[in-house]
Amino acid sequence: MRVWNYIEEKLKQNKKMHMTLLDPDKQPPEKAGEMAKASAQAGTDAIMVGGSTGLNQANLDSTVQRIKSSSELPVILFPTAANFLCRYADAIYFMSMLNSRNLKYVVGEHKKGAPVIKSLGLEPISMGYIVVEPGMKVGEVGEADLLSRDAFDDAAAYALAAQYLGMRLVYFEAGSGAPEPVPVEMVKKIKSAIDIPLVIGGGIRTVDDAGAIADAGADIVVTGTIVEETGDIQPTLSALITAIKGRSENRK
Ligand code: 1GP
Repeated sequence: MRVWNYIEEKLKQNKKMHMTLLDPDKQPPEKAGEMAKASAQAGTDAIMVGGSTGLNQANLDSTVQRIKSSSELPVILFPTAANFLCRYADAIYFMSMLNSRNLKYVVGEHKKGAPVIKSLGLEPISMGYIVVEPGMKVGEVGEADLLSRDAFDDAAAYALAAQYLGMRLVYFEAGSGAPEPVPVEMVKKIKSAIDIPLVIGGGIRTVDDAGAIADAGADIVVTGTIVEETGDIQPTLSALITAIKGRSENRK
């Protein structure tokens, strides 16, 4: 449980975390390595590798290898299905999309992937995953029964269900590239209902949004698009991460 211990230790120290999502489909492996390096310099805590479309195993393998050789950070797979596996990663979010209409995204792909994960020696980190409106590509591909942006009680109930199912983390996702992140009021409501760490991602691009989401109770904030879009990763991401982690400094 190396990666889980790393996450747990950081959170135990009353720190918030930031994770950077890289999609292997969006750039060549060399570029992904450079992006990971700049993200590490900006203070991100882990690199997540995932995407909602297409899988090219050779490209996934090279991307993860490049990221591993460019930084010391843990690499965690953020899979769409059982075939999104890579022996070079450190861990995998073993995630169930709790609000999918299709059972395969709740548990079916998991049954397919579990023995392979074991044989590859990947560290599984169980996670409940809930897609909030607008959901973007992942909501579509995952056949999500999207959570309304004002359904705060349902959000809290999903999170508590994830905790009671024994999941280590719960992740609320507005979708990569969403015009707006998960509402701050929803984050507050979820946080007050659970004891497991809360992960929030999708549509977080500004320092203000990142800070507000962290302030509202997210323990781990995930961003992806901002690293793809900015011309200068290090300063852009650094400002965002300072806003997230500054919140934990203030809480001490
Ligand atoms: C997607 O939440 C992540 O799973 C990242 O979203 O690309 O919008 O930052 P963005």
